[in-house]
Amino acid sequence: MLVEPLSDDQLNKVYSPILSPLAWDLGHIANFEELWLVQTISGREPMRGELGRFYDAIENPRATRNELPILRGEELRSYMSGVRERTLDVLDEIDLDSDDPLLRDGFVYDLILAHEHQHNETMLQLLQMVDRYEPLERDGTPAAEPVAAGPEMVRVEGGQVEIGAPPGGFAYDNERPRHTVELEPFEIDRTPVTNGEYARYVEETGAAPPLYWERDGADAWVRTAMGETRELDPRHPVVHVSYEEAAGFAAWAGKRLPTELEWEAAAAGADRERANLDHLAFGTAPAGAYGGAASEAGAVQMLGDVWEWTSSDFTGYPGFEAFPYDEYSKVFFGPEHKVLRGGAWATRRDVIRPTFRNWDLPIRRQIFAGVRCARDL
Ligand code: AVJ
Ligand code: FE
Repeated sequence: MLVEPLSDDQLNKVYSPILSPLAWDLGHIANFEELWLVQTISGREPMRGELGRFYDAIENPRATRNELPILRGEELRSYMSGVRERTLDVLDEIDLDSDDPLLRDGFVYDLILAHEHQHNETMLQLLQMVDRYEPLERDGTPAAEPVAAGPEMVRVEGGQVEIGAPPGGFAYDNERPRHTVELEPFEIDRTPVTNGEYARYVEETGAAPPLYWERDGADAWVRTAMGETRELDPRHPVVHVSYEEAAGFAAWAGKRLPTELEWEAAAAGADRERANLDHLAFGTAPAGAYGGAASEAGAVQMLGDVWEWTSSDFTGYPGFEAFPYDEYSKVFFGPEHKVLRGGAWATRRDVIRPTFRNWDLPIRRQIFAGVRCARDL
């Protein structure tokens, strides 16, 4: 659905050195499905020999992916449908009650769905750069959600807090094992930081504006994405800021970013069914929307709208074990990546949960990341 409006030229075009051409994402999605749901679990041979080398995300940095002999046009489409056919054939033979942790409760199927859906979001990052992109379908309801008033910040009790995903059911390896941490009580913003607040910070400090903001006269801003210039609604969450910028805003506001553990404690009880997710809004809901789906602590929009930068480095929880492969989480652990939480309007609904951990380099702004600040009590 996302790529339907695009020409083959647009699918093959390099829009940014930090993003793959969409044709690479499409082939990679199918190749990853073939690797796990066909080759690994049924022992069948790959459809196209060595093709997998070119779709290995670790071997091939994004900047060079267009130079690879990847599939394009009709060949790409027929590979994608060929893989799906074989996946369904294998599914008929598989025992999901097996003792194999890969198959038990359909783990590897959830993994491949999550992977495809996460790449939808990567593709949406690139679609922001496509001139006059017109989606097949839009959903206007998130932008029209009513906004509830409330305090600027809400209190989170802290104490002994359970962090991470319980055993059983699908979660990524980096969400496990579930463990208890001790948190001091703290306050967290009830809503994400808005465009209006961020504009004030930019005016007062001379900080760089977020990605896709452009000046419109002396003191107004517009947003330019998908080749269109649109009014920037001051009541909506700010999006496309880096970690450095988010932390800079928080310091200016006399606050700080939450740690990822604080964020998870503040998000307990948030409902992903009532959140701006699944990308069809093609933008945010106003800050303060979805008041009925607040977390137990009273914070709204913890899930959906914008990813929220945390001050935490991406590391393994105590007792972490890579599963089912090192290259999802483990090779990214370390101080160079910061954790983001909560998902954005562009995140598929089934991908997100309060324990889900995203990460990126602190300078990145093409992701749908915003800010929510915290403060010691
Ligand atoms: C979790 C978004 C950082 O895009 O690098 C996709 C997701 N991993 N294919 C990424 C992912 C493998 C990952 N992030
Ligand atoms: Fe991938």
